[in-house]
Amino acid sequence: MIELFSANTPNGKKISIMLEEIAHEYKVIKVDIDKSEQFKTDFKKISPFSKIPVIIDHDNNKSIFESGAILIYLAEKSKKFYDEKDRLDINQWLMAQMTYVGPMLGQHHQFHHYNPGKSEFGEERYFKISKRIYQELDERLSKSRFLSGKKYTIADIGTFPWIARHEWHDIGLKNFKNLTRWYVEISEREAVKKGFKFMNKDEFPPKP
Ligand SMILES: N[C@@H](CCC(=O)N[C@@H](CS)C(=O)NCC(=O)O)C(=O)O
Repeated sequence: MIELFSANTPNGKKISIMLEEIAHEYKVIKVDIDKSEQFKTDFKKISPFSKIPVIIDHDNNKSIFESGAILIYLAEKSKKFYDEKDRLDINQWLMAQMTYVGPMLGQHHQFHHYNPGKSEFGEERYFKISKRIYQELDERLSKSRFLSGKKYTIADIGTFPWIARHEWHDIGLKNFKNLTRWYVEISEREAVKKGFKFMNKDEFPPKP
Protein backbone atom coordinates (compact mmCIF):
# COMPACT_ATOMS: atom_id res chain seq x y z
CA MET A 1 0.00 0.00 0.00
CA ILE A 2 1.10 3.52 -0.74
CA GLU A 3 0.23 6.55 1.35
CA LEU A 4 -0.15 9.73 -0.68
CA PHE A 5 0.30 12.98 1.24
CA SER A 6 -1.27 15.56 -0.97
CA ALA A 7 -3.52 18.50 -1.70
CA ASN A 8 -5.91 19.23 -4.54
CA THR A 9 -3.40 20.93 -6.84
CA PRO A 10 -1.84 20.06 -10.22
CA ASN A 11 1.27 18.61 -8.54
CA GLY A 12 -0.96 16.59 -6.23
CA LYS A 13 -3.10 15.29 -9.07
CA LYS A 14 -0.11 14.03 -11.03
CA ILE A 15 0.43 11.34 -8.45
CA SER A 16 -3.19 10.29 -7.88
CA ILE A 17 -3.53 9.96 -11.68
CA MET A 18 -0.35 7.86 -11.86
CA LEU A 19 -1.48 5.61 -8.99
CA GLU A 20 -4.81 5.09 -10.76
CA GLU A 21 -3.03 4.43 -14.07
CA ILE A 22 -0.88 1.70 -12.54
CA ALA A 23 -3.84 0.45 -10.45
CA HIS A 24 -1.83 0.59 -7.22
CA GLU A 25 -3.66 0.57 -3.91
CA TYR A 26 -3.27 3.91 -2.14
CA LYS A 27 -4.58 5.96 0.72
CA VAL A 28 -4.77 9.75 0.54
CA ILE A 29 -3.68 11.83 3.50
CA LYS A 30 -4.76 15.43 3.02
CA VAL A 31 -2.19 18.09 3.84
CA ASP A 32 -4.01 21.41 4.15
CA ILE A 33 -1.47 23.81 2.70
CA ASP A 34 -3.80 26.78 3.28
CA LYS A 35 -3.59 26.00 6.98
CA SER A 36 0.22 25.53 6.87
CA GLU A 37 0.06 21.83 7.68
CA GLN A 38 3.04 21.30 5.34
CA PHE A 39 5.27 22.95 7.97
CA LYS A 40 4.45 20.48 10.72
CA THR A 41 7.52 18.71 12.11
CA ASP A 42 6.35 15.22 11.20
CA PHE A 43 5.62 16.21 7.61
CA LYS A 44 8.99 17.94 7.27
CA LYS A 45 10.69 14.66 8.10
CA ILE A 46 9.44 13.28 4.76
CA SER A 47 9.30 16.56 2.83
CA PRO A 48 12.41 18.69 3.42
CA PHE A 49 10.98 21.68 1.51
CA SER A 50 7.55 21.34 3.14
CA LYS A 51 5.76 20.63 -0.12
CA ILE A 52 3.22 18.14 -1.32
CA PRO A 53 3.13 15.59 -2.88
CA VAL A 54 4.99 12.91 -0.93
CA ILE A 55 4.43 9.15 -0.91
CA ILE A 56 5.34 6.44 1.55
CA ASP A 57 5.60 3.01 -0.04
CA HIS A 58 4.87 0.47 2.67
CA ASP A 59 6.35 -2.36 0.56
CA ASN A 60 9.80 -1.04 1.47
CA ASN A 61 9.00 1.81 3.92
CA LYS A 62 10.59 4.40 1.65
CA SER A 63 9.28 7.94 1.50
CA ILE A 64 9.70 9.94 -1.70
CA PHE A 65 9.24 13.67 -2.27
CA GLU A 66 9.22 15.74 -5.53
CA SER A 67 6.49 14.84 -7.99
CA GLY A 68 8.89 14.07 -10.86
CA ALA A 69 10.90 11.70 -8.68
CA ILE A 70 7.66 10.07 -7.50
CA LEU A 71 6.46 9.58 -11.08
CA ILE A 72 9.77 7.98 -12.03
CA TYR A 73 9.69 5.77 -8.93
CA LEU A 74 6.16 4.54 -9.63
CA ALA A 75 6.92 4.05 -13.32
CA GLU A 76 10.00 1.96 -12.53
CA LYS A 77 8.11 -0.01 -9.89
CA SER A 78 5.18 -0.77 -12.20
CA LYS A 79 7.20 -0.90 -15.42
CA LYS A 80 4.58 1.32 -17.00
CA PHE A 81 4.64 4.62 -18.89
CA TYR A 82 8.48 4.80 -18.88
CA ASP A 83 9.83 2.37 -21.47
CA GLU A 84 13.56 1.94 -21.09
CA LYS A 85 14.29 2.58 -24.76
CA ASP A 86 12.37 5.88 -24.67
CA ARG A 87 13.78 7.27 -21.43
CA LEU A 88 16.01 9.91 -23.01
CA ASP A 89 12.94 11.49 -24.66
CA ILE A 90 10.64 10.99 -21.69
CA ASN A 91 13.16 12.52 -19.29
CA GLN A 92 13.50 15.67 -21.40
CA TRP A 93 9.74 16.30 -21.50
CA LEU A 94 9.32 15.40 -17.85
CA MET A 95 12.17 17.71 -16.77
CA ALA A 96 10.74 20.51 -18.94
CA GLN A 97 7.45 20.08 -17.11
CA MET A 98 9.10 20.08 -13.71
CA THR A 99 11.35 23.07 -14.29
CA TYR A 100 9.44 25.23 -16.76
CA VAL A 101 5.82 24.35 -17.54
CA GLY A 102 4.70 23.82 -13.93
CA PRO A 103 6.64 26.64 -12.24
CA MET A 104 5.74 29.25 -14.90
CA LEU A 105 2.04 28.35 -15.03
CA GLY A 106 2.16 28.32 -11.23
CA GLN A 107 3.39 31.92 -11.22
CA HIS A 108 0.65 32.82 -13.72
CA HIS A 109 -1.86 31.37 -11.23
CA GLN A 110 -0.37 33.55 -8.48
CA PHE A 111 -0.44 36.84 -10.40
CA HIS A 112 -3.41 36.42 -12.74
CA HIS A 113 -5.81 34.20 -10.81
CA TYR A 114 -5.14 34.76 -7.09
CA ASN A 115 -3.70 38.27 -6.93
CA PRO A 116 -4.79 40.35 -9.93
CA GLY A 117 -3.99 44.04 -9.70
CA LYS A 118 -1.04 43.64 -7.33
CA SER A 119 1.78 43.64 -9.84
CA GLU A 120 1.42 44.69 -13.46
CA PHE A 121 4.94 43.43 -14.19
CA GLY A 122 4.26 39.97 -12.68
CA GLU A 123 0.90 39.64 -14.42
CA GLU A 124 2.28 40.58 -17.83
CA ARG A 125 5.43 38.54 -17.51
CA TYR A 126 3.78 35.26 -16.57
CA PHE A 127 0.82 35.74 -18.91
CA LYS A 128 3.28 36.11 -21.79
CA ILE A 129 5.34 33.11 -20.74
CA SER A 130 2.20 30.99 -20.27
CA LYS A 131 0.98 31.85 -23.78
CA ARG A 132 4.40 30.85 -25.07
CA ILE A 133 4.14 27.52 -23.25
CA TYR A 134 0.74 26.81 -24.87
CA GLN A 135 2.25 27.64 -28.27
CA GLU A 136 5.33 25.49 -27.66
CA LEU A 137 3.33 22.51 -26.44
CA ASP A 138 0.97 22.90 -29.40
CA GLU A 139 3.91 22.89 -31.81
CA ARG A 140 5.33 19.76 -30.26
CA LEU A 141 1.96 18.02 -30.35
CA SER A 142 1.51 18.92 -34.02
CA LYS A 143 4.35 16.48 -34.71
CA SER A 144 3.83 13.90 -32.01
CA ARG A 145 0.75 12.18 -30.54
CA PHE A 146 2.11 12.46 -27.00
CA LEU A 147 4.80 14.72 -25.56
CA SER A 148 7.72 12.34 -25.76
CA GLY A 149 6.56 10.38 -28.80
CA LYS A 150 3.96 7.84 -29.83
CA LYS A 151 3.22 6.57 -26.34
CA TYR A 152 1.45 8.05 -23.31
CA THR A 153 4.11 8.39 -20.59
CA ILE A 154 4.85 10.00 -17.24
CA ALA A 155 5.74 13.20 -19.15
CA ASP A 156 2.08 13.47 -20.20
CA ILE A 157 0.86 12.54 -16.73
CA GLY A 158 3.03 15.29 -15.22
CA THR A 159 1.93 17.95 -17.70
CA PHE A 160 -1.79 17.18 -17.99
CA PRO A 161 -2.99 18.54 -14.59
CA TRP A 162 -1.34 21.90 -15.35
CA ILE A 163 -3.20 22.28 -18.64
CA ALA A 164 -6.33 21.15 -16.82
CA ARG A 165 -6.19 24.54 -15.07
CA HIS A 166 -6.75 26.19 -18.48
CA GLU A 167 -9.81 28.11 -17.26
CA TRP A 168 -7.56 30.01 -14.86
CA HIS A 169 -5.07 30.75 -17.63
CA ASP A 170 -7.47 32.77 -19.84
CA ILE A 171 -5.42 31.84 -22.88
CA GLY A 172 -8.09 29.88 -24.74
CA LEU A 173 -7.12 26.23 -24.93
CA LYS A 174 -9.46 25.79 -27.92
CA ASN A 175 -7.24 28.04 -30.02
CA PHE A 176 -4.47 25.45 -29.80
CA LYS A 177 -5.78 22.53 -31.76
CA ASN A 178 -2.99 20.02 -31.16
CA LEU A 179 -2.81 20.76 -27.45
CA THR A 180 -6.62 20.43 -27.29
CA ARG A 181 -6.54 17.09 -29.10
CA TRP A 182 -3.93 15.79 -26.60
CA TYR A 183 -5.82 17.24 -23.63
CA VAL A 184 -9.17 15.72 -24.65
CA GLU A 185 -7.64 12.30 -25.32
CA ILE A 186 -6.03 12.22 -21.88
CA SER A 187 -9.14 13.64 -20.13
CA GLU A 188 -11.12 10.69 -21.40
CA ARG A 189 -8.92 8.03 -19.79
CA GLU A 190 -10.75 6.34 -16.93
CA ALA A 191 -7.70 6.45 -14.64
CA VAL A 192 -7.29 10.15 -15.30
CA LYS A 193 -10.92 10.85 -14.41
CA LYS A 194 -10.53 8.85 -11.19
CA GLY A 195 -7.19 10.36 -10.23
CA PHE A 196 -8.45 13.85 -10.98
CA LYS A 197 -11.23 13.65 -8.43
CA PHE A 198 -9.10 12.12 -5.69
CA MET A 199 -10.08 14.90 -3.29
CA ASN A 200 -13.36 16.12 -4.70
CA LYS A 201 -15.64 13.48 -6.16
CA ASP A 202 -17.46 15.99 -8.36
CA GLU A 203 -14.36 17.30 -10.07
CA PHE A 204 -13.66 16.51 -13.74
CA PRO A 205 -11.04 17.90 -16.10
CA PRO A 206 -12.76 21.02 -17.47
CA LYS A 207 -13.70 20.90 -21.15
CA PRO A 208 -11.59 23.04 -23.52
N1 LIG B 1 8.76 20.72 -7.26
C1 LIG B 1 7.75 20.29 -6.35
C2 LIG B 1 6.75 21.40 -6.18
C3 LIG B 1 5.67 21.01 -5.20
C4 LIG B 1 4.82 22.20 -4.84
O1 LIG B 1 5.10 23.34 -5.24
N2 LIG B 1 3.82 21.93 -4.02
C5 LIG B 1 2.95 23.00 -3.56
C6 LIG B 1 1.50 22.68 -3.88
S1 LIG B 1 1.29 22.42 -5.60
C7 LIG B 1 3.09 23.12 -2.05
O2 LIG B 1 3.23 22.14 -1.37
N3 LIG B 1 3.05 24.35 -1.56
C8 LIG B 1 3.11 24.62 -0.18
C9 LIG B 1 4.25 25.54 0.18
O3 LIG B 1 5.08 25.84 -0.70
O4 LIG B 1 4.30 25.98 1.32
C10 LIG B 1 7.07 19.02 -6.90
O5 LIG B 1 6.87 18.97 -8.12
O6 LIG B 1 6.77 18.12 -6.11
